[in-house]
Amino acid sequence: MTRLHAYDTLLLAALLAAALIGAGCTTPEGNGTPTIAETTEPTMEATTPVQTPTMNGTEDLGVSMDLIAENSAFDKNTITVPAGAEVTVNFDNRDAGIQHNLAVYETDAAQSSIFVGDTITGPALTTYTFTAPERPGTYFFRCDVHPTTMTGDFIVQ
Ligand SMILES: [Cu+2]
Repeated sequence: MTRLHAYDTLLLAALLAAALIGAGCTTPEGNGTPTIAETTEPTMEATTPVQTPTMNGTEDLGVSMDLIAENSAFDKNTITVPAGAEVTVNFDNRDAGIQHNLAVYETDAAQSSIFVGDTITGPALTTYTFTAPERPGTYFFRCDVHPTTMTGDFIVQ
């Protein structure tokens, strides 16, 4: 009787822990009301769901920054953001009659884009919003109108 009670408490604790973590666990049977089974190894089943968390830094993390394009140059050559962040860029094109934008690519080959902002003709302001990649690393940003001179590292941490 006491052993069964101990097992009951242990399983309940494990279920609570799993629920707290928010893992989409597949409990073997009985949700919330664990029925006493004849098994003598309850901890194995109970701990397994705890080890499968479904969240990996996918938080609602927002960052915002200013980016200025002036004399056909960006005011920064590095943009650093947290992984998976919602990025807001307040873009200020100060070049009268000249088009600029901000575009982020996987690499400087600019083959696959992560975000391509609308081109605006200065002087003008716009706001770009996009989601940073989940995978940390050094990506690439540029102005598509001036792809060789207006470039920089887009760093995801
Ligand atoms: Cu440009």
